[in-house]
Formats: sequence, C-alpha cells, structure tokens
Amino acid sequence: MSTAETATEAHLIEAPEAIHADHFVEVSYDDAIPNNVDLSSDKQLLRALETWHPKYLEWWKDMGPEGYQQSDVYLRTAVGVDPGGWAKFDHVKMPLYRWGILLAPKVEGRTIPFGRHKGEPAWQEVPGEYRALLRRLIVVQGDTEPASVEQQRYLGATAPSLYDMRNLFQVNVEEGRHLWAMVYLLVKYFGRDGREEAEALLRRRSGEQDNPRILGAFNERTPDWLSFFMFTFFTDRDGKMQLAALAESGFDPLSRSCRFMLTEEAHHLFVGETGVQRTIEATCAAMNKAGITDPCDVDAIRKLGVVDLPLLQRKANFHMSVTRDLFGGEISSNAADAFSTGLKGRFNEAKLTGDDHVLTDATYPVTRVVDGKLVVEPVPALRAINSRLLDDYIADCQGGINRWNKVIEKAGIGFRFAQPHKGFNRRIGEFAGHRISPAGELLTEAQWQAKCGEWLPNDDDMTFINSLMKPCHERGKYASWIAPPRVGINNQPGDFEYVRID
Ligand code: BYC
Ligand code: FE
Ligand code: FE
Repeated sequence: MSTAETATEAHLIEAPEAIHADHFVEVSYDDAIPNNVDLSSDKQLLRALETWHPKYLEWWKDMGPEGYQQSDVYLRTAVGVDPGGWAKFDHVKMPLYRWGILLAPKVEGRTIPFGRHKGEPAWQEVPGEYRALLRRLIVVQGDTEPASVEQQRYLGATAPSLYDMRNLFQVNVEEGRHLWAMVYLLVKYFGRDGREEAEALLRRRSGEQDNPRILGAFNERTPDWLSFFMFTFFTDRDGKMQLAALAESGFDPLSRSCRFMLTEEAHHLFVGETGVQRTIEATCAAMNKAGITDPCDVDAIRKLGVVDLPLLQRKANFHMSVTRDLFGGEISSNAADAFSTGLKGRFNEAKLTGDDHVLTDATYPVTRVVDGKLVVEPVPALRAINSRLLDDYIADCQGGINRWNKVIEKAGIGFRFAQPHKGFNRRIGEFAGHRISPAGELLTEAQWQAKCGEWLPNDDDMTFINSLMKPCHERGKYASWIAPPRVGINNQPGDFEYVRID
C-alpha cells in the first residue's frame, strides 16, 4: 500500500496492535485458493472448499455488483499478512479476484484473555461444550459480509466517479473475502453442520421476505451513494467493533481470522469517512461561492446541485440508529455467555486495565426506560457486555464526526453534526417500543409522527438524492455533489482510469 493511503487511513483506525508479525507469512498464490494456512496439506478441507468455491462464484454472479464484471478494476490484493507490504495493486476483472484465506500470524503461547478460562492456553480446536454458541457467532458474522455486497449491488451504475466506483468494488470484493474467512472456520472446524451453514450463507438474501439475512440493518436498502458512504462509516464500524471483540476470542483461529480482517476494514471506514467528508466539502464550497450563509436555506442549496447539511444529518441519524441495533439488546444473557465462556471479549479486552477480565462481581451503567423516564442503572457487567460495546462504538464514531465538523467550521458555516441520543429510533434492546427524540426526550406516538420527518430522511430528501444520482464515469471527473479526493489510490494521478469501462 502506498504511504499516502496508509497515512490517510492511519488516523482512521489504529492498526490492530495484534498485527505485529514476527515473521513474514507468504500467501501462496499457486493454489486455486490463495492462503497462508497450508491448505494443500489438508486434503479434506481443500475438497470441501473446492466444492463451495463454484457456488460462491455463482452467488457473486447473481448477487455481486450489477454490471462491470468484465471491466478491469484497479484492485488491491493481499500478498502477505505483515504490516509493511501486504497489498499489491493491479487492474483485475472482479470475478477473477483472488479471494483467499488469510490469518494473522499465530502468537506463540497466547492465553485466553478473559472469562472463566482466563489464563488457560488459547484453544486451537473448538471447545466441545461451547460448540453451538461459537458456531452461531461465526455464522452471524459471516452472514453480514455477503449481505452488504447484496445491498450495494446496484450502485456501480450511479457512481459519482471512477475513483468512487473502484472503492465500492474494492469494498465488495473484500466483504466477499470476509465471507471466505468465516466459511473457512465453519468448514474446517465444524464438520458437516459447518458445511451446511456455509451453503446457507450463500442462500439467504438481503431484504428477501422468506429468507432474509440474519440481522436487521443488513436487510435495509442501500439505494444511493450517500447511503453507501454512511453505511461504510457507521455500519462497517460495527464490523470493526465486533471483529475487535471476536479478535480477543479464546478460540485462536477465530481470533487470527478477525485480526487480519480488521486491516481490511480500515479501508472501508476510510471510504465512508472521506465519502461523507467530500460531500460536505462540495456543499460548503458551493454555498460559499453562491454567498449562502444559512445551512437551512435548503431550496437555494439544492439548486446548486449539492446536498444540504441537514439532509446529511438525517441520513446519518438513520444509519446510526439501525447500526446501534446491531449490538443486540443492551442487557443480554447471550452476550454474558459469549464472554464468560471466553468466545467473545470486549473492545481492546487484552489491553483493558481496571478490572479482573472475569467480571463476576462488576457492574456497568446502562440507560433504560423505567416508569416513563430514562434512567441510568448499574447492571451486572456480564449482562451488559453489549451495552458496553455499543458505548465504545458511539465514542469511536465521534472522531470522524468531529473531523467532518472541522471542515464545516473552516468554511465558516454555522452547522455541526451531532449523534442522536442512544435511544433514538431503536428497534432492538432497552429502547425498542419507545419513541425518543434525538435530544433524548421520551415522546408520544403523535409527537414522534409530527417530527420524524425532520429527524429521518423524508420523501422529499429521497427524491432529491435520487435526482443527484447520475453517473459520472469520465476519467478525473466528479459529480457536482462530491469533491475529488486529496490523494489518489496508491498515489495515482487525478485522471487515473480506476475502472476501464468498455
Ligand atoms: N437484528 O441477546 P441479544 C460486519 C437477535 S457487522 C435481528 O439481545 P446478542 C459488517 C439475536 O441474534 C458485525 N436480530 O443479543 C459490516 C438473538 O437471536 P437468537 C457483525 C437481532 O445475541 C458492514 C436475539 O435477538 N458481527 O461485520 O448478544 C459490512 C437476542 O439477542 C439483532 C457480529 O454481529 C438485530 N439487530 O447479540 C459487512 C458478531 N440483534 O440467537 C460486514 C457476531 C439481536 O435468540 N454476533 N438479534 O435467535 C454477535 O455477537 C451477536 O449475535 C449480536 C447479537 C451482537 C449480533
Ligand atoms: Fe467485512
Ligand atoms: Fe467492511
């Protein structure tokens, strides 16, 4: 990866500290399935994956990006899992992308960092008594990956530039690889039911009534590029948090898979953060040029072919609230089990100081609705694991939001993005069934209905966004509503042909 891209991504995600390879692990590209797990020596596993591979390609053909399958796309491919040189860039046709199985290097002597088995050697095989719970976690993680590809499949046609189109396809092929990462674990460690789950991962479909993806947000639509950028900023960040929690797992193969996936996740977050930021830049520049100072002068702003900031806030509100639901109930016995058994830790578990990592007597403050009021109550920490991860997630979102606000401030415009209250527009957990405003007031249904069009994207917003979604597929050109990036991918010049469309 170029230093420029590394530098821009570096502030977006702290390199997961576990990627300190003490030795360089070459990825074998001689095999049909690139890998650094010595696949060729495990004939049974190889056969199982070779059976799954054509079905995966079928799925990619049916549900992957619509069109552009024969176009050469400037993609990066992992060639090693060490921090220095793991990526190479080349023009490739997407169906020929080398999806592979890449694990972060094994840490010798690693022990289980939390839960009732804390301090015992990390498991190299599935702990029998926790098999079902572990499989469920891997299946849920795996299910989100192809779901996101399905959600984004029509976006190529309206890409605001070749640069953005390339980023979309890069994210898509990497989410495909994340599916491979989970399928490897299922097929290698879970025998026949693992193979069945691996097939089911290719059969569920985002948004399909009879056979939907498992988690709510992955059945929503990603109908336009603003949704895509918000999704990669907010929802891929759930990916970062969940992968980080699974990277702490006592089941070492899961930990190593997730540690490598996190390095790819950094690019997804980069695409989201800079996508929204460039949208804001275009808006501010157009407002200043036209002498518009009021960010709520929506009609005048929209006439300039840019997105008004209040609309971006509503879009963000939507994506934040559905993504917060992905953390599950704030109070959860499933999460308590996953933690006590040593299968899924907290964010940065091994680095946390201040408690015993077993948490039998600890409590954690959780916001709840009690007798028509929002109150903060201490809850046994084990049952509040999801709540804590959600709080860490909300804190993690704030960094990017602050950087967006800096852009607006620099442009001298009086508007700032804010995160709505945790309970706003929630369907899962403590706030489900309640109506809560972004400011955190409990509302009646009538009050909510009167106001929700100011807080979530309304029909006018969607019609306007749609009117902007015109393709801009000329080299070096960008749609009116988005500014060009500061640096090209892998330092390529401004007019680089990221996607060769015939
Ligand atoms: N929608 O005890 P509860 C990513 C279910 S994103 C529908 O409250 P638990 C990516 C739950 O399954 C990261 N159902 O919560 C991003 C359970 O059902 P069962 C994905 C939901 O179990 C962008 C019941 O409600 N990875 O990688 O602790 C692009 C009670 O659940 C929802 C993971 O999530 C929902 N929102 O928490 C590409 C990590 N929430 O079992 C990729 C693995 C809950 O009773 N998953 N339910 O039938 C987990 O750790 C947990 O399953 C969850 C749920 C945190 C998701
Ligand atoms: Fe992913
Ligand atoms: Fe991702």
